[in-house]
Amino acid sequence: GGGATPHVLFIPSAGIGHLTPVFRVIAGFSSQGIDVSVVTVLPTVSAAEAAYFDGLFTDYPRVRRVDMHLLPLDAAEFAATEDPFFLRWEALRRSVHQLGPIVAGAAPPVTAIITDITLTSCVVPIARELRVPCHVLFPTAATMLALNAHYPIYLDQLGAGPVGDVDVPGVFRVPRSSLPPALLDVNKLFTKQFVDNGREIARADGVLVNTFDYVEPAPLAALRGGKIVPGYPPVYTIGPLKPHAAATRAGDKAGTGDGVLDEWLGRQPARSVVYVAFGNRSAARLDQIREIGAGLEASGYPFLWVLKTTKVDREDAAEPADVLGGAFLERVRGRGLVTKGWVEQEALLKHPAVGMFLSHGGWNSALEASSAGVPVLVWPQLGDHRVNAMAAARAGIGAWAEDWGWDGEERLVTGEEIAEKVKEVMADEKLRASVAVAREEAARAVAEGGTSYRNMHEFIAKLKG
Ligand code: BUP
Repeated sequence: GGGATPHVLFIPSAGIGHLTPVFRVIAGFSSQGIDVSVVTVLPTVSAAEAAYFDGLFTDYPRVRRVDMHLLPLDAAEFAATEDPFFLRWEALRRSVHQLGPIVAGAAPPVTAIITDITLTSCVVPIARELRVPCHVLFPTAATMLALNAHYPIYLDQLGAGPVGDVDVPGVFRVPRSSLPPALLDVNKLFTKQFVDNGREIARADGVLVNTFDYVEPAPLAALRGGKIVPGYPPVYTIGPLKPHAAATRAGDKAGTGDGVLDEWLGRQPARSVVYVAFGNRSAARLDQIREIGAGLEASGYPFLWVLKTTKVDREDAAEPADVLGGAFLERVRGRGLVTKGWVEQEALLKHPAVGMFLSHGGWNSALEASSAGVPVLVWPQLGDHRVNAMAAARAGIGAWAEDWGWDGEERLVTGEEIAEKVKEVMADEKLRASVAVAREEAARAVAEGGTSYRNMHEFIAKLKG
């Protein structure tokens, strides 16, 4: 305490959507001279995460890397869990007891811990034992945080019955069909983690959320007012978080940092391009991918499409020509750009040629679109995406394709349906206007005196004791 320089130990989890907000906070802290150490577990699940870690330590050389060894999981115990990210979270959860010696050996002494939500129930008790304040970084929407806070209570009240619609007090009813699918089964690994974390977060010293008050007033009021969990810790909304160095550099050049993309975007009329990307964890089936192609072609708009055929990017060897056919690529040549691998999305969304974003509904993506004033058509794929879609639609930053297929469903959305919906969103002036307002509000939130600005300052003041 006493105004000394804080030394913050970050414990990130796995998945680009989880690393993004954590790294952005780390970058911001390090730039302000706050001492930062990052618990790092290599190798990562995806190649994108590995590049992300490399970039962080290259761009912010003062950030300390603290390697942590991952304890292996018993394969038989987890045979029923297929998702490699859920498995990594569990392995991390079972490895974080090593924090004791890490914190004990740290110089200067660790003055605060910030953990990703997925590790909360394991990290908070350790931090308490070590007598180090512990905050949680929640990487998705406050609406989802509200569901996370309420879900353990919901299950306690439910007893042994089947999971139904979930009424989050003061927020809204989440229909059973919009819950993260794993939550329907209380025996699923994800559900156990979610419930344990949801309970333990109440004992953390605070929660940081990458959102801003304007887009999610109801869940924030409910959480802060103790309507969901009495005595819930302070919720610091600090978004939309600014991109860190690599993306900022690309942004300075008023482009994406990718010559081919920039050259192509530069040739497209203002607000004409449909940008299509489903994040780092979602991959459509091949028949669905071909319908997306047909839909984009039939929409008549130029499109920039980041193609992804496997959940884990390291395994994605498919070439656009193999997946979509040479004839398709020939027909859309010049009008459609199909790319693979990493794109600087935040910079790309800010390009004046981009007219809308067909997205999976990852919350980072939704917020980046709102900051850029680009309307989102949310096609939820898995996990929290439907809850995020509800939040985005409520906030007036996106439209939600509600009856389109998702995780585990067989439904094939046809090219005609996709073309229709894309045209509808491109022509939706009301949505464009409400997104423009959200963009102003996003800028206001992070500008001096804004809600997120003040929360960040209050939080840093707390770190400094
Ligand atoms: Br892929 C990719 N470029 O090529 P979400 C992602 N990103 O800048 P997630 C890129 O990563 P789930 C790429 O801008 C955003 O900040 C993107 O986070 C950036 O979803 C972040 O949108 C992705 O929250 O999937 O993690 O891909 O929500 O399913 O965990």
